[in-house]
Amino acid sequence: MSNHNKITLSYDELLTQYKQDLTTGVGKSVKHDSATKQVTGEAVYVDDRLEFPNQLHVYCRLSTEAHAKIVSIDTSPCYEIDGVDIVITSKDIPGQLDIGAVFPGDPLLADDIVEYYGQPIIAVAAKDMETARTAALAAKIELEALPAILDVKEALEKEFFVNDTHVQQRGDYQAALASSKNVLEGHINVGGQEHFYLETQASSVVPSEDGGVIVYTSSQNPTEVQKVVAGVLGVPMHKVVIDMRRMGGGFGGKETQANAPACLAAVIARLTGKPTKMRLWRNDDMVMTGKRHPFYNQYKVGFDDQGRITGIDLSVAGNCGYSIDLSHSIVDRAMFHSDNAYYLGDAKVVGYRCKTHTASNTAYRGFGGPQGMMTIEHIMDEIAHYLGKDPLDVRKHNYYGLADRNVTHYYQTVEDNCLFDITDQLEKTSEYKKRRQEIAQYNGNSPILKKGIALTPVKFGISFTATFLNQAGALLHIYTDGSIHLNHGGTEMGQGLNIKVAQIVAQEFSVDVDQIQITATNTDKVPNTSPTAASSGTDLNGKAAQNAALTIKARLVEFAASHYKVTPEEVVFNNGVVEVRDQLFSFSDFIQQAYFNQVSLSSTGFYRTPKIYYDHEKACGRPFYYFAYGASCSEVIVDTLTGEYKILRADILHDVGASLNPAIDIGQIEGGFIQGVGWLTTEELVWNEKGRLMTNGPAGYKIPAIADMPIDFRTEIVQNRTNPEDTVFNSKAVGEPPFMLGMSVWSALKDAVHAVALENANSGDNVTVQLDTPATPERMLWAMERARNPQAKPRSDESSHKRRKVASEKE
Ligand code: MTE
Ligand code: QUE
Ligand code: MOS
Repeated sequence: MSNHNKITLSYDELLTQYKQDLTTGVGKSVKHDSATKQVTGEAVYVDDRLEFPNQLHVYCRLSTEAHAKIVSIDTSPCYEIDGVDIVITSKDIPGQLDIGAVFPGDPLLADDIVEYYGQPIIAVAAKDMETARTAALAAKIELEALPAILDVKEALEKEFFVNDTHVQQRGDYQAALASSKNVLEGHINVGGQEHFYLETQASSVVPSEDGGVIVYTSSQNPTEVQKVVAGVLGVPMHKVVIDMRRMGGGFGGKETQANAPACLAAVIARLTGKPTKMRLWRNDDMVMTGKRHPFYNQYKVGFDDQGRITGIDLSVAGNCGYSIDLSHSIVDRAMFHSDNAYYLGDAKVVGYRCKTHTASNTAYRGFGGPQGMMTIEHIMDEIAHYLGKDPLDVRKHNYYGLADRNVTHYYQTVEDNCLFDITDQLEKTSEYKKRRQEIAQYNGNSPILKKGIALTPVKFGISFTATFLNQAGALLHIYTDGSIHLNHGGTEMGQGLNIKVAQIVAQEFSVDVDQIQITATNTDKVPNTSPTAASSGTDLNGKAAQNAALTIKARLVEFAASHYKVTPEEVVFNNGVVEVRDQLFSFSDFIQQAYFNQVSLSSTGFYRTPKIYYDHEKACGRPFYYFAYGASCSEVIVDTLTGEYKILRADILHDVGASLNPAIDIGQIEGGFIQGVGWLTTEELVWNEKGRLMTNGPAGYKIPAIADMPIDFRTEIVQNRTNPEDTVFNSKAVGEPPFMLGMSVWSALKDAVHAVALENANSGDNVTVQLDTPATPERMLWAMERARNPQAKPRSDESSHKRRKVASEKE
């Protein structure tokens, strides 16, 4: 074979044969790479992998106390059951027992004490899950109950914390409050949320040579699984390989919560030498793993007669559960977003990390941000109701805007605020003003059914606030036939990360996206990766992959320039062909030539986010590279006799910079909105007075279903926008921000309650509405009862998420 291809076709012939009109590059609505496979069932999840002979299955026996001393464990009855291979307790872990991801505090199996109802105490491995379960239940475990704290408010009062309190402060908030024309004081209880990923936690481990293991896992953080598996086995990280092809949803629930099943399976695989799998049953997953943090937030706010905030004293108290997990950063993020889109004036924001004897709460879409934002949005509604103004006017009045009102309470300047434009446009397209009038009219004529409307903004900071996490790597190979193999450190959980990164690489080489093979995330391909989280998956891994592509591209250009004696500018990758001055090659022929000329066709890529830092001591910095913005307008109808409601219409306008893939982005926006609506309306977690989670399955825990979609749903991406910062193709992150668009539904529900309250008030009264979340039909009914009769005392279980008795309770 000659060392470069002879051109036998004419330029025009080559053009028609090879040049493609590419429709799969950046900015195109390319279908999710797994979409078809997911519909046909061909997409492989951990539990779908072919099983090995001798495969073991793991089941855990869980604590039946929220806080107790372990008096004794007798595992001998487990071994009487046929098919049981091994039973382990905390004493059997070969390496480290603690699998705390960031801080210690998470024993793999309870050791001496249990700290929540549902904590794993022993693990049984058997020939199948049913056998393992039967055996686990046969063990004799004696617990001696200790006093438990289950409620965040009680923990706050007793200063029972998992970590230090953080304070952010600007100016003299006390002086500002003292001189404010108006002052309101209050609190809000914000509910938690179960992730309800379709695929429960799952890991499958195969022992390998030299004391190593291969772990197939459903995790957002393969490197961390590698670290904790190495820790429990007592081996270096290089003995552990993690393979993560896809998750059936993560939503933050697989950032740290995938660690335990992976570690248990790994320990048992190592001890038995047999392949071992652990997949949680839904009810166990719901009981064992952490959820979104419930919060108890308090405020005292000063404002002028226009509703403009002059000063605020705000505290957010997160219910972290029994251990710290990611709660340090989660409460930080609640504090960073306690301003949402508004200039707070002189402000003090305090964040408490409360310890309770419940499962350790963890990352969930928005990562504390939603719980912080809720509070200031509640304050906006309260101010408006108090002053008798339209809540939207009060909101706009407080937006970050002019130069002297453009710095957050942690001293980051809000650049590129497009919320005025977004709000203006959405106000017009949703016909907010006209509909508000129509609704007032409707409510005046409708004694039983009431409507409400609200338009709320979102400003969400993009970057990990733990600055070091803002880094990513990629690995790119081009094979001699021109096909491309792509690895990056991010994980696919349904959000479309892989297709976006593939589009970015396709764009750089100007080839079809089908020419790129996306593969599993693998710790022996790309090491030391951050979790796929903080919405930064594409920003970080997209840039890393782009850098890898640019490295190879530079080599190819250099080769062609010297080989064909042309300038580098004369080498152009163009729609599936490579133009070298007046010669034309198909991409694959060109790659062949490069190979024969000994050009390296493989490269790593790396990226770290510039400009960002946060000084925790000074509570000051630029934690976010940029902000993502959006707004939504929702209209609801409420049955005042039952508290039931329906979303009549929702309009969304959301900023994704220059969209990498509008179809994927719209999916993220609509999905995020609905997940946010679920959190704020029907998804209620209930624990009994022993700390046992009663809502541990879909029968008791109500996520939104198709019938809960807004009857009229209109989603738009802000057009003709680019990210002013140097992000990959000037796109913006989209994963989490839309979640908080759901707030307009909660605010609209309050608007309907407010209508009831106004009807029952004396003219001139300023009536405000208290509506904790989730605003279930029950809570709506209670709020409306109180609106009709302001003297009525709140019900004891109305506003808090305290334990309460449940009729269906069975121990
Ligand atoms: N979308 C789907 N379909 N499934 C998910 O699990 N997780 C969300 C969001 N969108 C999630 C999702 C969360 S919590 C985050 S942080 C981002 O996706 C993570 O992906 P990205 O950074 O690639 O956007
Ligand atoms: C947003 C996030 C995360 C975050 C900070 C954010 C996140 C996460 C961590 C984190 C922090 C410290 C660690 C660590 C992880 O911080 O998901 O391993 O040592 O895991 O603003 O989503
Ligand atoms: Mo998302 S909560 O940052 O995994």
